[in-house]
Amino acid sequence: MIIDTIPTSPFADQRPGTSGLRKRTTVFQQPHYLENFVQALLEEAAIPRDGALVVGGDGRFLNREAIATIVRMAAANGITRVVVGRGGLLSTPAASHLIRQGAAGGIILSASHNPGGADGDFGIKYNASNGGPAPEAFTNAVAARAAKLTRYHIAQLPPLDLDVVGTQRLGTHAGGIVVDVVDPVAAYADLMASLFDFGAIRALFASGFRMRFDAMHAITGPYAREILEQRLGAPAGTVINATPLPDFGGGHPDPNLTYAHDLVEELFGSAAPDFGAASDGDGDRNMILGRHFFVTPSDSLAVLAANATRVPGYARGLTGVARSMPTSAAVDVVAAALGIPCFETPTGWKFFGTLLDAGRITLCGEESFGTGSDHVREKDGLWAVLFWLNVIAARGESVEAIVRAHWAQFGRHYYTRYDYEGVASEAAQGVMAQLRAAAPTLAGRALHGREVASADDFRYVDPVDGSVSEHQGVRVHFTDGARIVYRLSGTGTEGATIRIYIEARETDPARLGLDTAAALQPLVDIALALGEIAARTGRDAPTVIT
Ligand code: VG1
Ligand code: CO
Repeated sequence: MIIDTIPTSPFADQRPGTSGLRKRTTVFQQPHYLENFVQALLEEAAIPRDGALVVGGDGRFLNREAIATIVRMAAANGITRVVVGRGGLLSTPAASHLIRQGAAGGIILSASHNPGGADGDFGIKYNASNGGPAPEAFTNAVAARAAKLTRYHIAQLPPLDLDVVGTQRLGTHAGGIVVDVVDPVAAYADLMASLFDFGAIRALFASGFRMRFDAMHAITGPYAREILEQRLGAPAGTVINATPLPDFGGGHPDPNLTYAHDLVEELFGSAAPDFGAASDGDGDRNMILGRHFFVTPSDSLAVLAANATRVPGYARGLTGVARSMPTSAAVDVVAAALGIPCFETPTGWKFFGTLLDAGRITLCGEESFGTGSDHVREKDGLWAVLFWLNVIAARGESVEAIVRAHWAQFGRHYYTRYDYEGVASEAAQGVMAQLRAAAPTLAGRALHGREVASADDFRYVDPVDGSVSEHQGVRVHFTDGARIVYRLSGTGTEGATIRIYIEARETDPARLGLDTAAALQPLVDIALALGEIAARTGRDAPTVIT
């Protein structure tokens, strides 16, 4: 095997954000850009010679080319075995599962919910042997290496056939690399069958229950077809937009009320099915809809926690739960009722890893349409959909009835998120700096008649390994249980995105059925005024409301 050592000039901008390194596709197409990052990553990961590396992506533009490069670089850096999904495809949760089946780590190619294509975004992320996103200490070290690197190693190998399942040996036996091209769906589908009552869900579909799943032209199409239509007997056509396309059909593969509008229209229309769901670019997000009913992701986590023992994989109960800081406290109320611990972590799935590994939590989730459990170390879109189907089958009730009963029992957390995308970086930094400075002065003050109980810039100390993460968002708690949170996105590629998260708790039975926007308007007014949003950004409305 011939290994070329290529000189590279270091890149100072290869610092991963909330979930991996995400840049415009054109940035990744610069000469040596991808290679520079991969070299830094492989050096930092230090995969042992007998350890396998899992590689796969969500199928977006550049996926195949990047995989070919990564395999050649893996070989040059002493890795002897790579496991790749057929066609270069692996959803993020399926990649996590494959890694956990015995690999040393994995590289996932995705910019998740960001649009793809030549004018879209591309991304790359490393997951460790536990199957979870590498922690901040690792990604910081990779960024530091990438900023100093002067050369990378790449092997000359015969071409890899990504479309045939089986084992290929590339290069001479002694110095070459073994590539296992695997069915991207099978092991994942088996894992789902081991957790959920497929018999009960099959009976539900057989009874005429109607569902629509929108794969948004992204990675979950093949998974949803196999699991919902093949294994569970849902009628053909239940899954729509099921073929992963390099540009996601020109869409924005983010399952929310704005970007999954076709599905939303169908579920709120006159011939609406019983259940609707969607997932994102890389398959780790989920949106849950009932007939004429939207389930907030924060409520979804709470409902799943409250109903977990109805599902075979969780029948023994939960050891604990966790939510990201901006996620509503709906799950906290359930945890208190169950007598189990509830942890509050910074935004991003990597912060759940230590708690899951230590067995201190079973379920966790984020307000950003992410829900998951200890079955893998990523959030998992289809898993959440199957969990809901299992709960619906077990309870014999509609989505709306289940959620309304939940509110009646635990109270309701009205919740909304305002996103201001593409704001000038200095303006966004200014918003946060002003809030950070104001936070220590807010406790005890009345804002529009609501009293502030406490305000701070969230600092997280990991309860398992003691690592500290500062500046994770400004939170303002009110004495009536309401809360406003401000933070900047760490996944965007153009300018800055300000996110404002707003929630209010309601336990009065007469006030559980209000319109969310109306219920939260007074808090929205406080949030915009306190953040000086209009004055500092020039925006009179957010770009996305969820
Ligand atoms: C967003 C979400 C966060 C999520 C992250 C990755 O991050 O808010 O909850 O973990 O995306 O999701 P940010 O920094 O933009 O707020 V995914 O599906 O894009 O991997
Ligand atoms: Co995603």
